[in-house]
Amino acid sequence: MGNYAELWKRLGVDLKRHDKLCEVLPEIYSSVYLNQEDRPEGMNYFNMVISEIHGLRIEELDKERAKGRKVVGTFCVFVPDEVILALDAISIGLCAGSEFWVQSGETVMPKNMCPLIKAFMGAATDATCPYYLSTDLIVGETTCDGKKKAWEIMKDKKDIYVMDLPQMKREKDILHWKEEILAFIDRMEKLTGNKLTVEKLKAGIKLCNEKRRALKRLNDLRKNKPSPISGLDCLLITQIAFYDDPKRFIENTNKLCDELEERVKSGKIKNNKKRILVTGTPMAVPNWKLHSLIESLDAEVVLEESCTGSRYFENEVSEEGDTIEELAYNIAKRYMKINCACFTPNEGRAEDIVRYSKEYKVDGVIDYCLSFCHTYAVEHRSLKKVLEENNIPILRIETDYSNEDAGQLTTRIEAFLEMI
Ligand code: BJ8
Repeated sequence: MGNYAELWKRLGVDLKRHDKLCEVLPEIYSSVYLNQEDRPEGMNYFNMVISEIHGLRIEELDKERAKGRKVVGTFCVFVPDEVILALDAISIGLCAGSEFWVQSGETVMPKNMCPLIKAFMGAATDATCPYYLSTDLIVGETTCDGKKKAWEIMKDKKDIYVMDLPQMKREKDILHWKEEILAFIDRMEKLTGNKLTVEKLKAGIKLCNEKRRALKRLNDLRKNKPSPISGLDCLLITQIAFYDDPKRFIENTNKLCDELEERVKSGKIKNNKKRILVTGTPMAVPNWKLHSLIESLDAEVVLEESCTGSRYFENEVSEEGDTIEELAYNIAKRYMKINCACFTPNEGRAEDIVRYSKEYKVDGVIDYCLSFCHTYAVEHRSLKKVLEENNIPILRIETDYSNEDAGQLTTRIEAFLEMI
């Protein structure tokens, strides 16, 4: 990574502490990623993005902000990127996947709370995340209780706007979400000083759909047996999708897909690995823990049914409509198909997993739950019942970001792989 100390200093980064953070990442990345055998050439782009995670992209954001563009930070796939892009702002999904931030997070949040929330509150508290410090607005949402209450604390540090997500999926809830999207448009117009038009919103929808299509294309390739790409690499690409420049990301993902199609045609990849679908809570960068444990054994992850997976790229927003109101309804309809455990009931998630298990020729499902995430923990029971009815083996794993339980988890995953 180049020398960005001046830029970080200007953003208010605590340089000493930031150095410590930067020491950890390359080591983890090289042991988890660069040690994989026979990686596609196209992964070089994504290696570069990660190696420059606090460099080039931060510099890009800085240059765009100097021109007057605004940067919006988000923590949930319900925040509609279409609106942010349509108003010529930049959307950044803020990372919350590092153990490094958990301790600082615990100074403002209770200890017995999901590590994802503690990590983003830690990043907000200790001035080591240049992305967080580059944002002009943070958009929160009323999903789980922990996040909902975290915004109340974060608002002392940052300009924050909270979208009120309904907890059910009736037509009146979809209409409520449409109203929330319209209110968000209003807030974004004030932030950017730009006025939204039908054409601009359609362009935002189109770009987001293109990104979804590229990710869907990539994930469809994993249906091949064996998959032409590791689960670790696919997870990384999805994580990068949240903060990279969308056009450049689409181009590089499609380029990689061209290469993977050739790989499949050549028939060169041969293995008999067990095929695992991972479902559950999202894995924010740099949380690669579960995938690296699974893929260190004789198994490959062939899909993530999560917000850092299928929930992010499935279903497009209809581009049909002549008014902002109609397009906002289309956006609301698409987003309300996301099967987050914060909804009640949330039967669509189990239905999706059963369907995916067939499509991706899955041998077993691992239900991944971050510690203290109550909604996903409770939902395991009904999910297990549906999967058992469909003869799909399932293993539940609850863990945090630390490596203390790695040995124990490996043993459990190994036993599961032997059993399926
Ligand atoms: S749409 S999954 S991104 S809320 S893991 S913080 S739920 S206690 S992240 Fe999520 Fe949006 Fe839903 Fe997806 Fe709370 Fe659970 Fe932690 Fe979670």
